[in-house]
Amino acid sequence: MTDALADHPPTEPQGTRDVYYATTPIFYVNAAPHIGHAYTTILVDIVTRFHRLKGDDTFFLTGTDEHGEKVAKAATAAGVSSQDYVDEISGEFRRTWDAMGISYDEFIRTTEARHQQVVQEVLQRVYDAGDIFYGEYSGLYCVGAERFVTEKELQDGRCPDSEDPPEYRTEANYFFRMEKYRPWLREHILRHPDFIRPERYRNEVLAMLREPIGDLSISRPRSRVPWGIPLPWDDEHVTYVWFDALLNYWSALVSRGVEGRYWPAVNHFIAKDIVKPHGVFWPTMLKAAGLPVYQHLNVHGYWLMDARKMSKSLGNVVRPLDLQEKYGRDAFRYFLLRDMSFGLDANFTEPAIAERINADLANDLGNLLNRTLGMLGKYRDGIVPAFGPLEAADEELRDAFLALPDQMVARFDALQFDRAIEDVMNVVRSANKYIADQAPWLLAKDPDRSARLDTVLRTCLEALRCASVLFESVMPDKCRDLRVQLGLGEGSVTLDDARRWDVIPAGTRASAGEPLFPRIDLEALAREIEAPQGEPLEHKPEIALGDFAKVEFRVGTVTHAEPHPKADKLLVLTVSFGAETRTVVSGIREHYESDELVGKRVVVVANLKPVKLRGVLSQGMILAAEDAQGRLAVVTLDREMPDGSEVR
Ligand code: ME8
Repeated sequence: MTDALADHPPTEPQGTRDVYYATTPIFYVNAAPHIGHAYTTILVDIVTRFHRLKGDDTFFLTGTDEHGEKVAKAATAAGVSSQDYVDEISGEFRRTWDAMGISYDEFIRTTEARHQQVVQEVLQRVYDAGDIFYGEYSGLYCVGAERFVTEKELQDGRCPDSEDPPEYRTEANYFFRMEKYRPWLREHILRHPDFIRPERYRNEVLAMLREPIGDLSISRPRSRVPWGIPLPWDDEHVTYVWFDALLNYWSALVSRGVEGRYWPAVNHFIAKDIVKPHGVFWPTMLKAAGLPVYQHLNVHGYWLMDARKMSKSLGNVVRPLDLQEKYGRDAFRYFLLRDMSFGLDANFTEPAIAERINADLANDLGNLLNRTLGMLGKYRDGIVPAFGPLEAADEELRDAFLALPDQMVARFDALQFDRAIEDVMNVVRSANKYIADQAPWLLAKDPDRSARLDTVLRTCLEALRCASVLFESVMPDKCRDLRVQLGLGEGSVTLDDARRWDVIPAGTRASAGEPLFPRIDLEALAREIEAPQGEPLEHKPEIALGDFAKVEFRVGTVTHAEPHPKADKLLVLTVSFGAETRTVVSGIREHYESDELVGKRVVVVANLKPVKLRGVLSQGMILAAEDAQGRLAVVTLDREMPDGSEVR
């Protein structure tokens, strides 16, 4: 048995190339992949492709988490052996990612011998160092999240991560001295502001570290949970599933002999459900094992369906392959990246996908391509002309495109993926405007302006070529098809290709092919989704006009919003009415993030008697609509009105 920890190779020289190692969580194999899993996996695919395009030395890891009580229970429920069960579902994850063109470098399974060996080596090392002891523990355990939860963490008696009720347990286990590393971890996070990003999750972890975190129970008696990796010094116990699972990020590299090359330049991508294991357990485990801690933990929000997290336990899942088939792989990737602001929750609906595709891809990008190739065919028989002399408008568009690669790198570094896309789309829109301004159809009528027409057509062709390079990581197939239509062939590209203008050789034959992004018929989609019939409205008793006139509604702007310190469902808002500012406590925390509300113009019941809500005085109430599923939407105005205006 090789001791991978002792002899991992030194960093191989990579010249000037930056190293970029990115990971998805390894997913539990207790159910089939859904959009939530697909999002993280597609995101990491896009990000690693982008870094590859940029010339970085990249490594992309994904895989499946196959041990633990949750998986064992699912196998029992399915009436098959644990091994058969995990083989089947892990295969389904892998087949799904393959069918979606996910360019992972390694797919790790925690039931593989290569992983188990590394887990045992790390355990032994931490045990030998005296950081593991035997003891008894009682507490609340959540099988859904596979961890002990504290009373304080509970929300309405349920686990904050899985929303399941935990059970009380007493057990003799081995413990990892996690508390010992708390001061070090706190210090590390304070010193490295970008260790956990975005900031809200960094703050969440710092808040956890303000009080003792306790020691971590890292084993389960084999008699109760036989499905796990035996502890190397006591095979009556198996390894706790999180201690096993987190090590995949390291074991996958070790088993390929590339840990010296890629560790610790790692970017972990996860959703906010597993911040504690990644933000607290994992760095302290690494520290105890004598390994450098990872570079970044990047945490995204949830995709919601009808305002609830999409999850297998809630049964509201959408299968990614169905959507890929319906909307196309690349358009679906584009939607996922564009419609979620990294760190915040986003709503998932099919009309939203269709509208996004129509607006951005069919209209903006698709039109630029169709119009350009249409005119090239009509006025130049499809042959790419050389540039004539450049005018200010041509240079302006060129410079806007050539600034995009650096802007995009900065946006990706800042995890602002939606903005990166929007930056490119804005310049694509300027290209459409450029066509309207230059009116090539008029130039074509004037034989003296032939060189000018050449320049305008050529500018549009270069614009499309640059757009195809900039979107390469998001929509690899469509961007390749686009370049084929431009006559450039299927060869690979690098980000530097978007730093050059005047690339397509004059004389190249370009010709329109199938439309890259066909429009989606929104009405047909609406009919297909079928509007819910709904219950008849339940009306309240009638009131006289005078009763209604007693209520004073005012327009105000939310200038600040923060979670209520003592109540999970409440937000404390500061609302400005121009001459007056008030505090309004509102029960919308499950529906809105604080920053989403800041700047919103809302309608407030302004003459409501002030009340104290869990210790905070609330001077008014904001209006929101609620539907039968309990989704909320805050009432806003459809045009500018000064703060303080009365609503009648
Ligand atoms: O937690 N929106 O696995 P898991 C966005 N095995 N992302 C979502 C999502 C949603 N509604 N639902 C799931 C585990 N995800 C452990 C991880 S890692 C060492 C072990 C994504 O199958 C998101 O990435 O429950 C989330 O963190 C992950 O799936 C949880 O997957």
